[in-house]
Amino acid sequence: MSAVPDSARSNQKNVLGACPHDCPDTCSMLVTVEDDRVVKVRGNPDQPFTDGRLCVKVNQYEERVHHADRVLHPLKRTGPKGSGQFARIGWQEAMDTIASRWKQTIKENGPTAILPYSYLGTEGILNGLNSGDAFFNKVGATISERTFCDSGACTAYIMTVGPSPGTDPESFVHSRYIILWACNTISTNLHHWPFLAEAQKRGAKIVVIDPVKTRTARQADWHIPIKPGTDSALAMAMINVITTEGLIDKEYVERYTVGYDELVDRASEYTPEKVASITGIDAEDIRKLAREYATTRPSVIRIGVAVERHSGGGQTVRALTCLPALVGAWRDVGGGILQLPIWAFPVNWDGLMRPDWIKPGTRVLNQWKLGAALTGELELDPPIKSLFVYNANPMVVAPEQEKVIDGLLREDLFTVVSEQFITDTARYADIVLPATTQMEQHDIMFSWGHFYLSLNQQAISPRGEAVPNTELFRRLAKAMDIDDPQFQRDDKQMAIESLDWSNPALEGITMEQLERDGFARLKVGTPDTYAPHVQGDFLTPSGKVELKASMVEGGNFVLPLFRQGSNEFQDGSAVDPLPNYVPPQESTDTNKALAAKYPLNVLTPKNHAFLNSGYANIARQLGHAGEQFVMIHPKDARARDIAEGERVEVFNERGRFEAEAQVSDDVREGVVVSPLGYWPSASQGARSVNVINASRYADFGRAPTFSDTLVEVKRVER
Ligand SMILES: Nc1nc2c(c(=O)[nH]1)N[C@H]1C(S)=C(S)[C@@H](COP(=O)(O)OP(=O)(O)OC[C@H]3O[C@@H](n4cnc5c(=O)[nH]c(N)nc54)[C@H](O)[C@@H]3O)O[C@H]1N2
Ligand SMILES: Nc1nc2c(c(=O)[nH]1)N[C@H]1C(S)=C(S)[C@@H](COP(=O)(O)OP(=O)(O)OC[C@H]3O[C@@H](n4cnc5c(=O)[nH]c(N)nc54)[C@H](O)[C@@H]3O)O[C@H]1N2
Ligand code: SF4
Ligand SMILES: [Mo]
Repeated sequence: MSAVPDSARSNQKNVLGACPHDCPDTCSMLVTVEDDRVVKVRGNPDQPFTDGRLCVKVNQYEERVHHADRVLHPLKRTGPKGSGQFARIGWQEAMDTIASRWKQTIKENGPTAILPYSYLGTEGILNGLNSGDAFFNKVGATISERTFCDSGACTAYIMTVGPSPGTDPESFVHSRYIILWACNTISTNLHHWPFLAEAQKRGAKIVVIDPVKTRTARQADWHIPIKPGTDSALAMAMINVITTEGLIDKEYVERYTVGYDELVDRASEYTPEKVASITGIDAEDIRKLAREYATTRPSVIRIGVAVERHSGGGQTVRALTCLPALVGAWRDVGGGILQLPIWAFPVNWDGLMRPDWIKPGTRVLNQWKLGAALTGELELDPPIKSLFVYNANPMVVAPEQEKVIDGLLREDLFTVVSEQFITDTARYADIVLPATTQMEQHDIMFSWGHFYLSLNQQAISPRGEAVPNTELFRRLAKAMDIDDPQFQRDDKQMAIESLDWSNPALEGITMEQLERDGFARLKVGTPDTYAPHVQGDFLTPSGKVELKASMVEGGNFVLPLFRQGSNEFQDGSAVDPLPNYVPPQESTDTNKALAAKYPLNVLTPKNHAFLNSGYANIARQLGHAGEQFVMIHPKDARARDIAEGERVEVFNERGRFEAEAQVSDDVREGVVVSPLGYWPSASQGARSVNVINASRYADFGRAPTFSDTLVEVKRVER
């Protein structure tokens, strides 16, 4: 650490930034720059949610920015696919190569033979999820359906209460009963924790519902170790207790809900005794949870994204979103449910994505099916001949890793990857394009964890020849002879055009103010006053909480944010308009045949020190995370003669990965846990957790089913 204060060094300056990561906290950053190098990053003390702190992932972001392994120039493959052997080329050669291959592919197979693949490597509105959509729509490429994260929960939540921003995360200080449902706040939403801790200090009870005693569960007043994938049964039993014991807020229910009688009828099937055997939670505890929740005010539920990751994830969120209305929790500041405050941000998505450019009937492919699509298991006409990856690392985050590897090895597949590092996906590329980090680009950020809009100002020049995604698609448009004003705007102009400034949420907020402060709170009331549904005002077709949903008449749907091009896409498959329990496909209770071979339910949640697969290549965070482990209950370990620290393999019919056994009763018996993020290339056995996961969808919104997977664990014999 330098002993000289910042102000004393004339060649230092501070720039206001915002963390780019796919994390609900979207921290406001102070970036110290010296001689066009980032020397330090800090959390902005003025932004109330960030409150001057970052996290173990980002505290030394300068190490990521200036890392020796950064991709600084375009590269072309010189060795066999996957070998990671590349040679430097110029941007001109890279663009010419891509354009000539694509023009040939379009001539021979049509434009849908090109598959774009992106997720949230950066979350900025300009450079994030949708930054390539306009370009690929113009080309006519296959549309990527991106339902990796929260699509099922969003479908369920919007069916029930509409796109409501929900409870203000900062107003949790006023809550007296807080349920964190499948949410590991201290690892995945760290900056929310001080608000919960403050509430706890003021007397609130914090309940954590999670099969694992996580960092968060340890701080809770009550940890309920539920069996994975059974959450909707528990929620239905809570509804059963609340309605049969007269604990409802009758006036609120009468005025602001529809379908109450039908819900009561449905919930009558879920007695605490019956649900005890489904969930592994005592009937008396179920009653206690329901009674405490219903009779303590304000009460609030915070759902993690993980709540959707099993066959019945959608119906789970349906049941949970019904609860606050039944007990009148929406009446209070600090009461209700928190899903994604993202709905409060008036982003001009269509202006960014240009769905108007999609030709009717253009093929849609879910990213979930990448392995099956590339290997030909899915019979596609035309087949995928070219894959363009940006903001994503499917080799680590997509299921069916064996198929993804086989697909990427295809000699006839022309793969381009835009990246900051040679990830395990980039290793298989024919062309790698260098991408900037947040310090080298300009962007404007929404948040899915609070109500602050942030501006990230460029702090240093791009390293080497790296470009932001915005510039990448400008260059690609030029190479593909696309001449449209869409691709002639600079980033500052794009930032202005990315929001609907006439929306009341932006009242009084200007770009000048954002440049000065780095952030602005949306005009949605204060954390001490915000209670959006005191008088109903739900954004559903009926204007009420739809206990019985009307939006599913056309079947299951995916929101335009996850599948562009149609206003809510409905696939016609039947959806039960009342919440219910959809059993897991892979569990010891519901699939005895499979469980005879693979008796352990594996969870692959987020790593405390990584951001999805990000930072798993950086020494500091890797040191913090340690080796890939699998946590196993002492009884399960004993039955397999596995001791603490032993090398084991975790396997099922889809594949195997290796891990170090961590024997602990922090996990339920019958459940094992191996966090996501490790790269196969750096793993013993050259595979990582997604080798065992299936590409099966959950009930709503084509959500993933990571928590709905059976495996066996055994010692590796060497
Ligand atoms: N440190 C860190 N933070 C992150 C990320 C990261 O990779 N690392 N990723 C970001 C992203 S993209 C997201 S989507 C969020 C996710 O945020 P979370 O949803 O909080 O993250 P997870 O760790 O995947 O899951 C939370 C908890 O759900 C539990 N769980 C799994 N299955 C079930 C189940 O069936 N029922 C119940 N009740 N619990 C279950 C897991 O044991 C885990 O402790 O985190 C974001 N923040
Ligand atoms: N088993 C299991 N699988 C999961 C999950 C799980 O919990 N368990 N979680 C799922 C969820 S919720 C999510 S959100 C997905 C995450 O899926 P991804 O978003 O694909 O995950 P990341 O590992 O963050 O990969 C993003 C990549 O983008 C790169 N990148 C960063 N910034 C930029 C940029 O500006 N430009 C370009 N071109 N590239 C950039 C990063 O270096 C990184 O390699 O994973 C899903 N997969
Ligand atoms: S990863 Fe999340 S917690 Fe860490 S600095 Fe970024 S926004 Fe904040
Ligand atoms: Mo996510």
